Amino acid sequence: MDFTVLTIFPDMFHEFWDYGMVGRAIGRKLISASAMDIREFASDKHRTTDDRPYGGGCGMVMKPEPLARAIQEAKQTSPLSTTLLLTPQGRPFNQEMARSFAGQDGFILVCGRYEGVDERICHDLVDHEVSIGDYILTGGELAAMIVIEAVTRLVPGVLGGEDSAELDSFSGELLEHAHFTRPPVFEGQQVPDVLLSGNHREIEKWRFESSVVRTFLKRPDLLENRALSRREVELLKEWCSRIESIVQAQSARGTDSPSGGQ
Ligand code: 4FL
Repeated sequence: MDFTVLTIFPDMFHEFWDYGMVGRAIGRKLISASAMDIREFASDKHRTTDDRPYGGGCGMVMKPEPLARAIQEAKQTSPLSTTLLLTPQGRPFNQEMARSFAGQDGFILVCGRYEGVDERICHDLVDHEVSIGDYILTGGELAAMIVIEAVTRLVPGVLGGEDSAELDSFSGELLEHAHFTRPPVFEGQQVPDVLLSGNHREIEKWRFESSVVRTFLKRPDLLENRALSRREVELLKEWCSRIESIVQAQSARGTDSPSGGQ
């Protein structure tokens, strides 16, 4: 897997290539990565990469010629790579996209700056536009790092055995269960007994329930938009009837004051 980033701030990537999982993946030659300076492809003595927008308005637009030359050079070096433009107008990046990217040969990641990139670049030289979320950054560099990090950890061999097992079970459909580590009591809060029991079947059950309930509470959209497994439905029904019996017990008491009768 090869990543070539096109940016006017290549220095931003030096630390990124050197540290953590990405650094190790490069060191073990599981991926290769470089940042090319778009400015090097500008032809004037000021090495200009931006210009005023046609039609007027505030902000600057990334000039097409230096960027086109940079992309062409990157494509020559990595002919099998897919060219991505990081932009808030792109397709929303998610785990499924990361998984499909991880099976490809490589990526040329174009980082826009200023108000945007000349439209003719997007049309002719970019395969896909990708967004990391509905917010505006000052440039695509952080977005490129996020895509690179999410894809790299899915490249075979990058994560150790322990993590890759977890990877297999993570379908992207449920949030992770709650996690605890020592001490067993922290500021009066206990770790759930079952996690200290050593009973792996019970621990697995607890974790699955924790995942389902947390997903329901924090990200109900993840459950609303797909078919649920029988176990998931059972668990949600169980919680539903527990909530129902609490509500029924309340109405049997006849309380109707907004303060709960206090
Ligand atoms: C890129 C925002 C990808 C969200 C400004 C330039 C951006 C972005 N996802 N904002 N690029």
